[in-house]
Amino acid sequence: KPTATAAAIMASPPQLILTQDDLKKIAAYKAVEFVESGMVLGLGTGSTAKHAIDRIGELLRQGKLSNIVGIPTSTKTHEQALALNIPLSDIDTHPVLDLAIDGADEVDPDMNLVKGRGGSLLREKMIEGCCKKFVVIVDESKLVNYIGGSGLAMPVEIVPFCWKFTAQKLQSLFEDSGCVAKLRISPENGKPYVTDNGNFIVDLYFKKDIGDLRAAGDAILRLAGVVEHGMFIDMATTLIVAGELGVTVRNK
Ligand code: ABF
Repeated sequence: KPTATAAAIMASPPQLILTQDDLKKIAAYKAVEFVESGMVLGLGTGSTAKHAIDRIGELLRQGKLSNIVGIPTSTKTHEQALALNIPLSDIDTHPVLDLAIDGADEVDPDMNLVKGRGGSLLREKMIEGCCKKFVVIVDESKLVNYIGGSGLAMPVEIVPFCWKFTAQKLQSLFEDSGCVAKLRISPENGKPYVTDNGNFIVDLYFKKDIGDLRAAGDAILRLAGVVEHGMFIDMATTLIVAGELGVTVRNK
């Protein structure tokens, strides 16, 4: 398993084969270059964001950053940041954040995102919606031609009460796109996956492009029983993509 630092990976000869995790680390370290002392930071969730948080912790420890306040987007990130001694707060106390760094499951050509396959979409959307700058970090496998284009899930957080009813309503909403709605099951205990907020997740799989994302998002949110969906429309301000040929930074 490669253990190289992101700097070493970036300086390495092109014939070195990079793993997907190496690419995630490269994107994450690049994003941390935007972090300055004194910032209030949204701390993302997932295996890519984890590298960014580790790096922020390292820079704080080395005294290269100071006076940072982190706002974690999940209990898992909260635990990671606590272990790294990153000072933490919340959006009740800091309703405006300077910067957030987080991964994504899909990114379309307009920098719209699918998030939440890791399960933390609601807190991510609440926190990342408060940021002056939202930097999304991905390896190139996350780029899609349209939302849903990877054939993987678009997650929707719903209340547990009569979840089947809500799942069926969601599926019928996107009948024309060949939607299949599945309740997410936790691989750890075989029971419904429960979010940090005590809710369930229904994963929507589309066979075709769902078209107007805002209209789709609004229709989902109009269903009683839905808490939030995993489409982050027009929220990312900067996209960092790491691929075999290098890292690119794109601003909106
Ligand atoms: C989170 O991390 C999620 O919203 C998204 O599901 C995920 C991306 O995970 P990874 O970086 O592990 O691919 O922010």
